[in-house]
Amino acid sequence: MSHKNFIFQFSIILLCIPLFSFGRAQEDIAPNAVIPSARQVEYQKMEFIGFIHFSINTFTDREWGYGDESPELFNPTEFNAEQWASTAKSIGIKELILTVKHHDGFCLWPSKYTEHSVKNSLWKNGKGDVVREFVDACRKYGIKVGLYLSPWDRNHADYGTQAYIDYYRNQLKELLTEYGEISEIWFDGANGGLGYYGGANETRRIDRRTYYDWKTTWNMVKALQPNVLLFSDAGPDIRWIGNENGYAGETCWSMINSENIIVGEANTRYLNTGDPNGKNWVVPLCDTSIRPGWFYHQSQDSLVKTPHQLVDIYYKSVGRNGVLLLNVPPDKRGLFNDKDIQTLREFKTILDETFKTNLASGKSIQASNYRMNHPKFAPANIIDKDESSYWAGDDSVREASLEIDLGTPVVFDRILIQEPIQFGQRISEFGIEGKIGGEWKELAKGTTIGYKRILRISPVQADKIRLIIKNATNTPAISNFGLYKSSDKE
Ligand code: FUL
Repeated sequence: MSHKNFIFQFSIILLCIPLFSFGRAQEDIAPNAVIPSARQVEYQKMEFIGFIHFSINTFTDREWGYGDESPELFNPTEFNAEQWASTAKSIGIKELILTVKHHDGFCLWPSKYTEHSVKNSLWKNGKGDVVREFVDACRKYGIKVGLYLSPWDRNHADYGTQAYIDYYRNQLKELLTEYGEISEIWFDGANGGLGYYGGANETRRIDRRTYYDWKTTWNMVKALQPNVLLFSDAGPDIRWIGNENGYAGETCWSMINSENIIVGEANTRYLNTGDPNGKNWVVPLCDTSIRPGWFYHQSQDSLVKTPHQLVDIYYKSVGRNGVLLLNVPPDKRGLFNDKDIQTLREFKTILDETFKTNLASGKSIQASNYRMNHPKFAPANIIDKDESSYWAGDDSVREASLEIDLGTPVVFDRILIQEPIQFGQRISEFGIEGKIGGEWKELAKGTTIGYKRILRISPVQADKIRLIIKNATNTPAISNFGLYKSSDKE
């Protein structure tokens, strides 16, 4: 190449750089290899959903029915699914999951595949359908519908054989074709053991790895309703958090390797913390009950969790990148009990008051770096009112700091951070520092953030605050940052 030619070509390249940079800067950050589906993001954003354990056990005062209970025992005196849905709506619950069949095999809808259902109960002379009324009430109040169809069935004579799997799949088909849109199916992991089994009264063990052939069932379900999300120990869309206390790990990745997980035999620690190298995005779901049991027992009326206990669970679930699934069991009337409603209302009031005002909102903010110095990635995006805007570092960045000048000393005790998870989960270590009386002090530190991380600290008064990202598996990004003063008095 001649000298002149070289200079000419070099000048063209130089001229193109700003154009190229400008064009690239408009683009979002490159997503991780593992990202959530749009439905999973939508699910995560619900944050708080409700569980309803209601069945024959409500009337026999048990947690696990044996399978030989007479259907006649099911007889709620004031059943009203609208009370469930309206209560749920008033406390911010976006989806309700109902136990349409628990381990005892009794069906809350008149399934054409069994006599062990509401059609042989005294309730509404056998003409009632709890699932229908539940679905209608949810639709009326704009609440999504989830169904829990227990894979273990202590009533069914064929449990343990292929005929039962066919029965189970037929029931799923019935539920997914006759009740409109179903948002979630809950496949729990309790499996096999002593039961009635059509009168055999014996112990039946199944091979958890092979018996249910889950992949075939899940494919069938998705073919019937492509938008439904499936929960189990292994996902594929939503995973169990590994305990029934509603606690996600302090480190909680949304990814796991679900391929090798056996439903009912999972490593609960692994499910609790997730896996930064996991190949599957599986939303962590934290289930727990407002009472010691999952079903209603009058003897537990004095043991309903306090609003403060529920708030604590909220921080350990939603505040650690999980979705909270809180069980509220209707009593023998078929209604939520007043005690439960009262504690739920107070729980909601505490959260509403705590998160009413973001004390960092609209303050002046600077970052050690932001992607291509483009306003689309500017630090102010994390304290604006736009949920979709975000700050991101340059592609090569793995450590960064974002500093907010609060103007005057501000008292707060809750710190909220969010990553834009549509690009994947990236941050693996961070710290929070506050400038108190002219000195920077560490206020909190953590590992993962994910969709939402909320840190609780003792109240401090600071005039500056900084979020220090110490490590990330990809270019870090933050969509939202908040400082709050809690209204939780305990
Ligand atoms: C478990 C069941 O054995 C409990 O009874 C309850 O339904 C809980 C949510 O799931 O696997």
